[in-house]
Amino acid sequence: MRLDVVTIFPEYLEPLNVSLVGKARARGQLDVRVHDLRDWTYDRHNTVDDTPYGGGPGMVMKTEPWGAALDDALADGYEHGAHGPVLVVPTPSGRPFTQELAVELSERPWLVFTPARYEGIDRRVVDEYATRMPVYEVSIGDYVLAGGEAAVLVITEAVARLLPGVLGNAESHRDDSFAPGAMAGLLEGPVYTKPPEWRDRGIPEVLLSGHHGKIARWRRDEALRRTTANRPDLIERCDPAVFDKKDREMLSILGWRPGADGRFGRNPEAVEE
Ligand code: 6GU
Repeated sequence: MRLDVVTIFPEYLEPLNVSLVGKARARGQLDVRVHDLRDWTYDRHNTVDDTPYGGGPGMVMKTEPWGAALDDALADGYEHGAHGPVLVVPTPSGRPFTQELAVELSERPWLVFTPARYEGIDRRVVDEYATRMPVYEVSIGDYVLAGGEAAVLVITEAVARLLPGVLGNAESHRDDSFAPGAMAGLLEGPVYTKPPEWRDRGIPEVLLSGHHGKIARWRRDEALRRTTANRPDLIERCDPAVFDKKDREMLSILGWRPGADGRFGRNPEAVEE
């Protein structure tokens, strides 16, 4: 996979040299090119922003540097044999970044990121490249960052770990919270490793039992408990067909009741543990 990032803070992308993404680059599984947008400015002050038409606070990133930088990054990619680019525009006004979108992006051979500062990029830039390639405007959550660079790091890490051969074993994806499959739509519960006792704290006995059925059941109960505490919306949204008899017992203990449509809702009187 090829990744291009155009930014006015190339040093902000240094973490792409570290850990999983850094190793994937070293192995040649990821070809990451970070470009300094100011290399495509031609005035004395390397201006990348200007005041907004219509007035209002802040500054808007100008069309010309973005157009020139993206044209060159795209031409360079094609010259190096890349194909099928998609433009990923980080913005708090974008669609939510989800595991599903991470999977979709991981299936593309070439991602071009345009993290912006100030109040964003002149709309004509996105409109222009949308005529040549798919564009994903993406938000990483309901809060406002000072710029899109941190979002590029987030999206890149979520996508890179899905690439074939990047994570140690394919099994590692199976139980991911938000991965389709057995734990679909539930958060993962707690995990433990050696030593078996630490500061007077043991580990749940069932994990030492060697009884795989009981361990799977315990993990499922803990997932239901944690999801209830941290993301009750996920249980409300869940297709109730994914809950077996034992799940339903646990959900009942946690204060959930099936509604007329079969979906679960919470009794507000319910106790947490
Ligand atoms: Cl992608 N960019 C900025 N600036 N703020 C955000 C965001 C992106 N996602 C959530 N907040």
